[in-house]
Amino acid sequence: MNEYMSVLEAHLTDANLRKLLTIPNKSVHKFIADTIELCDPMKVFICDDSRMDVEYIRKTAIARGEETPLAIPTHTVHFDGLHDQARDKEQTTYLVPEGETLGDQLNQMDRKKGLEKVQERLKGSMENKKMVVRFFCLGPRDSVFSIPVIQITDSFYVAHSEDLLYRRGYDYFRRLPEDAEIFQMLHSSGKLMHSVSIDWQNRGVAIDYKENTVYSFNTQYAGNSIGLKKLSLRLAIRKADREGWLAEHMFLMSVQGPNERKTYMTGAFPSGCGKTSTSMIPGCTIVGDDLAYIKNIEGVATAANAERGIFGIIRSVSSKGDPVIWAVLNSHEPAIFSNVLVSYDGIPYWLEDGRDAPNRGINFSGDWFEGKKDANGEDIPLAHKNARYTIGLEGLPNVDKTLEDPNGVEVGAVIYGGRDADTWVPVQQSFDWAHGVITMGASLESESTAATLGPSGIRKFQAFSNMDFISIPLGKYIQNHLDFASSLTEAPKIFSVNYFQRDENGQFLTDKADKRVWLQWMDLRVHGDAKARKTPTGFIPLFEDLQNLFREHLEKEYSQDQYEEQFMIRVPELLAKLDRIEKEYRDYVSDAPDILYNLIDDQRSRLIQAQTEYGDCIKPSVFSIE
Ligand code: OXD
Ligand code: MN
Repeated sequence: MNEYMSVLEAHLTDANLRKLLTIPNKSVHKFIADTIELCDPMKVFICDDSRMDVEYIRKTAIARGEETPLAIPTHTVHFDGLHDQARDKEQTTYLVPEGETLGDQLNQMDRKKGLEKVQERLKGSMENKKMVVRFFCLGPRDSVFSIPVIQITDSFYVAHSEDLLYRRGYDYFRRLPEDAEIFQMLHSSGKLMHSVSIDWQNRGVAIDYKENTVYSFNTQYAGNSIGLKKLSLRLAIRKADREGWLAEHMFLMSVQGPNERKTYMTGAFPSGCGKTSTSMIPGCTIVGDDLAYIKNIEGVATAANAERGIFGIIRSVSSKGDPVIWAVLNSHEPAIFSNVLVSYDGIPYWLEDGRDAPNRGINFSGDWFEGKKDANGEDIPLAHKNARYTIGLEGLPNVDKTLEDPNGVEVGAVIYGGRDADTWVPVQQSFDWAHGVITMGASLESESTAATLGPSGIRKFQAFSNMDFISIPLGKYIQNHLDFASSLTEAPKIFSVNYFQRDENGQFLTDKADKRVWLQWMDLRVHGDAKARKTPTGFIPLFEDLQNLFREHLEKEYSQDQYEEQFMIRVPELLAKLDRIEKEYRDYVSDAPDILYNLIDDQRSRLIQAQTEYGDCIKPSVFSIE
């Protein structure tokens, strides 16, 4: 008998031990035994994914007050209190073994010291609590995309959310070979009051990539606590680096083109910048809204969704702007709402939902009434800006039928987009793969949003929309992207989009629904069915093509004036952006590849030449058609 078996026998009931021991993997037993010794739970529950066990988790989340039922019986609400409402980037740290560095941009500390801190924070953290152990699979099961993940948590809300968001993996774990690579997630909410983590000043996420283990403590906000989401993404990026594929903060969706053809597209937008709403555009089908794995399979860029659900921002979801999401949230599909306002009759409301909200109810501050102030005298809004919904994908009318396809789907286009008031046009195509990787992916900037702590609306460098999760030096990550295409028979086309362009009065230049047209244009370009104008920064659509697409897909008249304003090349702003990006790389990214500087220089020269010929603001119609 190995040494951890005695710990397991002492702490697990016979029934739970039996469930665990049908999984033969010793590293699984060790992780559970070590956690028991560290966190000292009162009881341990092993979930075998049976209906009974899964239902037990949901019911216990309710019984413990971590969730409260809503008027629709398959819906619940969860609250995270006043101080635990977003990803805490400052307190998310990589534990780096001696002699290694991840570069100047990433938050890191010495592994040994970090592990000591983790032990301190987690010691005894599950006293008087039940510890839940769950098994999942990232990516479709039994596929080249599959990554087994074990989650230990003392939060039934976390265990329940993961049930909606991830593929169950108990049976999959039973089949794993002894040497399988497994991601290990350990979460504790710490001390609770009214089911909310109160020791948030000591919260943190520590990524021990050497052992494929992530620790999360004194927090319950899903972005910090759900091991399979961003915590696993950080490990997946390292695994992808070792194995030659890409783990990305991207949606995966299908756009239907002429003659019912389907073009799969992945899109990287920073949190809160339209990723979910793009993947839910009417007329298109969704494979995933947040995490895509992209592999070279026999020369074809092939992708799968790591997840099977959505943890979406609910602010501004309305029946008019997001009819598909709206219908799902009003149906009987299981859902967990978080940090919304709940009326006394159990109806959830959120900011900008297009309804008249009640003037009192329950929200993340407890009992709420209009005019309620926080400790600083600021108004507490009826719902948090980062309020969310958690749903599974399989119940959606627009789910793509390849969601569980172990073979994944062929990627036709890769899209990069940020919250950008004044530089990029609504849509453009890069000249080639390297131009797209460098001047779009690696040059992405975006205004910060409520998905992370700190002020919103500040323009930040957000390379590949993945800066919060990149776990290898940035130059290496860029080089991996450049190399990825070299052994593909045909690389996907790369596009950038910008839904957040504004005029000088701060008004948005495009409508929320217009993104459908940008995607339909990309479909045409992927298949060589549309010409384009060649600007210094990329290929842009012809007015006539957009006019037709607006008519066909949105029944809207698109005018030449709109086109000229939206697709105007704003040279001074674009040059300033190139300078900012170059400075960022020169100052902070010592391993940036030379090609990055070369392509930035080329783009600058093209812009300056166009400026000399046509001035600062250049009408799209001057550029030649190709
Ligand atoms: C998310 C995020 O929740 O990126 O997906 O913050
Ligand atoms: Mn995300």
